[in-house]
Amino acid sequence: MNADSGTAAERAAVLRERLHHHNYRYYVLDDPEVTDAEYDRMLRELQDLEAEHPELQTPDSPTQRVGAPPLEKFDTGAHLVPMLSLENAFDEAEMTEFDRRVRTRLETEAAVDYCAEPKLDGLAVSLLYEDGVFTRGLTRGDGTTGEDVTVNLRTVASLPLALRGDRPPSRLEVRGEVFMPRDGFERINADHRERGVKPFANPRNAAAGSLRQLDSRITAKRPLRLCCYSVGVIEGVALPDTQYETLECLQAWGLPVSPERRRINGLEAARACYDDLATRRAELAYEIDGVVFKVDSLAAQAELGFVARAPRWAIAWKFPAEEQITVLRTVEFQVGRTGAITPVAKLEPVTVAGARVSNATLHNMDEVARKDVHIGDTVVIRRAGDVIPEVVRVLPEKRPEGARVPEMPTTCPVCGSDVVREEGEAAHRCTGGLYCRAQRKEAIRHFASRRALDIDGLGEKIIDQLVERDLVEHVDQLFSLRHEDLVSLERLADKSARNLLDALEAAKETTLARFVYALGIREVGEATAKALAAHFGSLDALMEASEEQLCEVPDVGPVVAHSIRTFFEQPHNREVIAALRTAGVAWTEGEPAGGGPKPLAGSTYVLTGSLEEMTREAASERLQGLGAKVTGSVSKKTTAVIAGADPGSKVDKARDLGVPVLGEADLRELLDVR
Ligand code: JCF
Repeated sequence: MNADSGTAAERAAVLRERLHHHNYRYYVLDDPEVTDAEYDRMLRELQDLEAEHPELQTPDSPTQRVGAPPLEKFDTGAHLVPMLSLENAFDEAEMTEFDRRVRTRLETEAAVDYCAEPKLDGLAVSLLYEDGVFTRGLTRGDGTTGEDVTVNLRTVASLPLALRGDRPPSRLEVRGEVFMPRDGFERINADHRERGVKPFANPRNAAAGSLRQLDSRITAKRPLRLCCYSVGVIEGVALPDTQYETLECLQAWGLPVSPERRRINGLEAARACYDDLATRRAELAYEIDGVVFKVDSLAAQAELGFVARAPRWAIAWKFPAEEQITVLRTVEFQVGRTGAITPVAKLEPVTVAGARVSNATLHNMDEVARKDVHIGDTVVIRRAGDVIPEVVRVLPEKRPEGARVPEMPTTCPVCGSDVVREEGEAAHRCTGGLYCRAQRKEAIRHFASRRALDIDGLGEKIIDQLVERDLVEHVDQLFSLRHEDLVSLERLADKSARNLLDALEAAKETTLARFVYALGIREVGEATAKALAAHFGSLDALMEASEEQLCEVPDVGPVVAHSIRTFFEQPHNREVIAALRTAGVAWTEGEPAGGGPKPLAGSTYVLTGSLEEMTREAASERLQGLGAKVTGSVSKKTTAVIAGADPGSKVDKARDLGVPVLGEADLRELLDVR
C-alpha cells in the first residue's frame, strides 16, 4: 500500500464517520449541526475518493444509497416474529373500553402508564440487523412473510446501514413505518404532473409505490423516511423494562423513532395527548391517522398477550377519516377576488374529518380533465386540516350512464364578461375587472391602495360594507358617496366619515401612472404602469394602442400587451373609466415619449422639494419618458438636482459634491426639449 492510498483510506474513514454522525444528528435527533450544503460537500468528497479508490468502498458507506440495477421480482422472506396489526378505536368510548379491559386483565384500579406516539400513515417494514449491520428488510406482507425490499431500503437516508454504539445487539429485528413527508410528496407529484406521469393519490401510496419499486435507483430519488416503533427479536443485549425506554434504546443505536413519543399516565392523559396531536395534525411535516397507545411496561404486555394477530396491550385511536366517498351532483363556477374562475364540485353532503362537506374544489379545468371528473361521478373527497375540501379522484367504475364532462362557461357567471384563459395558465379568468361584482372588493382595495389612488381611511371593513350594501358597485361611485352614506356604516364615526370624504377629494388629483396602476389590469404592476404612462403620455392613446404598439413599451411583452388590450376592449371597463373622469379624477397628460427620441438618455436626476406646476411624481415620469433616470439620492453620478420649494438636505449634498442644482424653470425647459 503506498502512502497516498494510506491517507486516502484514512480520509475516507474520517468522512464516513462524520457523515454517519451528521446523518444521525439530522434524521434521528432532528438536530443537525451542519448545513445541507456542508453535508453534500463531504458526501461528494467521499464519492470522489471511492471512485478513485474503489477498494475503499464499504457496504455501509453513506455513498451506497443510490440504488442498484433493477430486480426481476422481489423474493419473499419470513419475519422472525410475526408482525402484528393494531386494534382500532374510532371514538372515545372505544378508547375508554380498551383502558378498562387492560386494567381488568392486569387486576388494577390504578391508572396505567402508556407510551403514546402518532400513528404514521405509511407502510410497515421489518428490518434485520446482524452484528450491527443492516442485512435484510421486508414489507409487512401478510404479517408472517413479506417482500424482500432490502436494496430499496438501503436507499432510505434515515435508515442506518450499521447500528451505532459499542455494543449493539448481535441480532435485532426492528419494526417501523416507511413514509413520505408532505413536502416530498408535493415535490414528487409536481414532478410527475410536469412529466405527464400519473401523480400519487396520497403520501401513503407514494411511500408504498416508491418502496415497492423493482428499480431501487428510482426509490433512491424518492424522499422516504423511516420511523421505528417496536422490536421483534433481540439477541445479545437485554431490552429495558418499558416501551418508552425501548424507543430511547433504538434511538441510541441510530434508529429514528418518533420525536412525538410520550409517556403518559391513565386515560385522562391519553385523551389530552390525542387532542393535542389532533390539533397539531395539519402542522406536522407528515400525515398521521391517529395515536398509538401501548401499555408501557413490557412485563404487563407479556401478561396481557394477544388476541388473534393483535396485541391486547396496544390500540390505535384513529382520527376521523380525512377522505370520504360521495356523489358529485353538479359543478358550479366560482369567481374569486382576482377574477380566477374555479370549478367547484357540489356534493351529496358527507362528514369528512368531523365536518359536513357539500362543496369541494376542483382547482381548475386541467385538474378536471386530469382526474377525468364527470357530473354524477362517485368521488373521493379529502379535507385535511384547515385546507378547503378537494376532489381527490373519481371511481370510474361507478360512473352512471350518460355522465357528462363539466364545461367552463364562456361568460362570467357573475357579470357576463368574456372568460379567457391565457396561454400557459391553468386558470380561466373573468375579464370583467372593475365591473365584476365578485372582483369588486379586491378592485376597490387595490384602487384605493397607497401606490394607486392612495385613498386614506378606506380600509377593508369599510369596503366590505360599501359593496355589501350596494353603495359602491364600481370604483367611480366612491366619488359620489355622501356623508350620510358613510355614517350609516358600522365603525365609521362622523369625523372619520368627513376625513374619508376629504381623502376621496384629494385622491382625484393623481398621475396617469397611478391611475393606470389603480385600474388593476392583470400583469400591470406599478413599474409597467409608469412605463405605459411615460410612453403614451395620455390615457386615450393608451386605450387605443394595439398589441404591437403596446409591445414597443420597455418591459411590455405579448402577454402583458394582450392583457391590457383585453381589459380596454371590455365595454364595462371603458364605462367605469369614463365615469371616473366625469367624477373629476384627473392628471396632467403629457406628450407621448414612446418610440420618440430620448434626449435625456444617460442622465440621472434627483427631485426634491415641492414643485408648483406639477407633482414630483409627474415630473419624474416625464423625465423618465425622455430617457432620464430619476433616483432618490444624490451622488457624484447625478446629472443635476431639481429643487422646488423647501428642499431638503439633498441640495446641500449636491453642493458638497459639486452637482448642479436646477429650479422649476430649468425643469420646464428640460421637459420642453424633444
Ligand atoms: O406508526 C405506525 N403506523 C405504527 C404502527 C406505530 C406503532 O407503534 C405500531 C404499528 C403497528 C403495530 N405498533 C404495532 C405493534
